[in-house]
Amino acid sequence: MSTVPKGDYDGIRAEVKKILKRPGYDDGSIGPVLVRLAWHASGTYSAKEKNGGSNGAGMRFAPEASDGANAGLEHAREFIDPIHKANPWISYADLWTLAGATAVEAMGGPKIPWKPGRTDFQSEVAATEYRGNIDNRLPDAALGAQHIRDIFYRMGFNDQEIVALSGAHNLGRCHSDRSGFDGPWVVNPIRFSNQYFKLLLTRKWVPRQWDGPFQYEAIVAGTRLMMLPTDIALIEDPEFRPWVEKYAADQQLLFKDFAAAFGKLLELGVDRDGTGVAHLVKGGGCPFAA
Ligand code: CCH
Repeated sequence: MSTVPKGDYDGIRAEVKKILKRPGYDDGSIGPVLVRLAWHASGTYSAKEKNGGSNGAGMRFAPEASDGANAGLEHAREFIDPIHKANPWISYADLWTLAGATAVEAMGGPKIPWKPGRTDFQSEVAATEYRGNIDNRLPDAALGAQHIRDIFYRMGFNDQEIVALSGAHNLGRCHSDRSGFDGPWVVNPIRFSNQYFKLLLTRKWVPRQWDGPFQYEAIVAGTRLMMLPTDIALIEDPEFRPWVEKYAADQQLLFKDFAAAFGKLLELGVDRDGTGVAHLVKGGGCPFAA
C-alpha cells in the first residue's frame, strides 16, 4: 500500500484499483462488496429528518456496524483499511464512498461523480448524538414494491432512479452467511453491464426449493442465478417495469442514469461549507462531534 500526497484523490483511486483483484474471494474481486459498503454507508439518509448518510462513517461503530442489514460489510471495511492506514489524511467517509465509485468504474461501469469533504465521527457517542436513531433504514429484500418506494422515496429518489440504482445487482452475489440469500444475479458478476435487466425480462424466474429464505432462481449457461423478491418487484410493478425495459435495451442510458443516481446517493446528507468541508457539528455546537 502506498502513501499518496494529501488531497490526491486520483492517487487514492489508483490505490483502490490495485487491491480490487483478490483470487479466492467470491468471484475474484472485492469490487462488489466495496460498492455495497458505499451504498449502505449512504442509504441511511432521511430527507425529512435530515440525518443519516455517508458523512461521519458511522458504520465503524455500533449500532450501525451490528445492524443485520450490514452483515458482511466488515470484510469490505477490513479490505479497505490498509489504504487508510497508509493515508490517514483521508476520512473513512470519503474513502468508503470513493472506493465504491472507483470499483464501479474499474469493473467496466460509468465514471461516478464524486466529491471529497466528508468528516468522520470520533466516537460511537458522537455518532449516536449527532445522528439520532437511524435503525432500519435499509431495504428488506423479502418485501415488495411499496417497501422499496418507502425506503428510496425517504432518501429523495424517484421510480426511475430506484430502477437505475438497482442495476448495481449486476455486481456481486448474495451470501448465505450474510443476508441468508444465496448466489449471483448474473453470470459475470464482476463486470458492470445491463445484463441484470436483460435477465429479469428474458428468463423464467421460479421459486428456489431450499431451506433458505424465499428467493427466485433460473439456470443460465449452467450457472444457478438468483433474484430477490425486491428484484422481481421491479418487473411486476407497472411504474418500475418500463424503466427495466429501457435499461435492458440501452446500456448507455443505464450507465448515464446509474452514474447520476449513484453519485446523488453518495452525496446524501453531505453538507459542505464554503471551504468544501462537511462538518459534523449540528448548529455549530455539538461537543461530541469531530
Ligand atoms: Fe443490494 N443486496 N439491495 N443494492 N447489493 C445485496 C448485495 C448487493 C438489496 C438487497 C441486497 C441496492 C439495493 C438493494 C449491491 C448494491 C446495491 C444482498 C446480498 C442483498 C440481500 C448481501 C449478501 O448476502 O452479501 C435490496 C433489498 C435493495 C433495494 O431494495 C443498491 C441501490 C445498490 C447499489 C447502488 C451490491 C454491489 C451487492 C453485492 C455485494 C457482494 O458482496 O457481492
